[in-house]
Amino acid sequence: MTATQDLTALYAEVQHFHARQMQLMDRRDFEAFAATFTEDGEFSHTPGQLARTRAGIVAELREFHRRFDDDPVVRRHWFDMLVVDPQQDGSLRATFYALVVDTRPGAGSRLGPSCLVTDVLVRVDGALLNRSRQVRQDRLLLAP
Ligand code: SDN
Repeated sequence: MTATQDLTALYAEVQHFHARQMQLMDRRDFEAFAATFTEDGEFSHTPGQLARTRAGIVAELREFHRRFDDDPVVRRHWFDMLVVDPQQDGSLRATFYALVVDTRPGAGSRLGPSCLVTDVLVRVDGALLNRSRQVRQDRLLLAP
């Protein structure tokens, strides 16, 4: 394989990894979502919040989604503009845009936060896992 074919295959692998991972999140299977992180993985989806370890990620997501207990909503996370940069240590740095779309019964869809996301991905037993994910919300990028 040429270097370009290698990078193309890697790019598709990261996209497929993200697609599987976020379908788990959007159907609120938080255990399976957390299992896409390393055991000691770190996940920040909101400023000032950081969950560590798979168990910590599950607990954080359960707590976060309590706000929807009396507010039925389908949430979908859409990713695009993915850039994959292999690092010297063998990890991958993936940066991309994310848009959250919320749909409530009988209503149109509304845009949630627009975000810039940085993932550090590692390969464990042949499969990609997040070692970390940091989500930065655009509304705060220009905040003084
Ligand atoms: O996993 C993500 C997320 C994410 O989990 C988010 C959550 O709430 C739970 C990947 C890429 C982007 C995101 C964005 C969010 C938004 C965040 C806060 C909110 O919806 O108010």
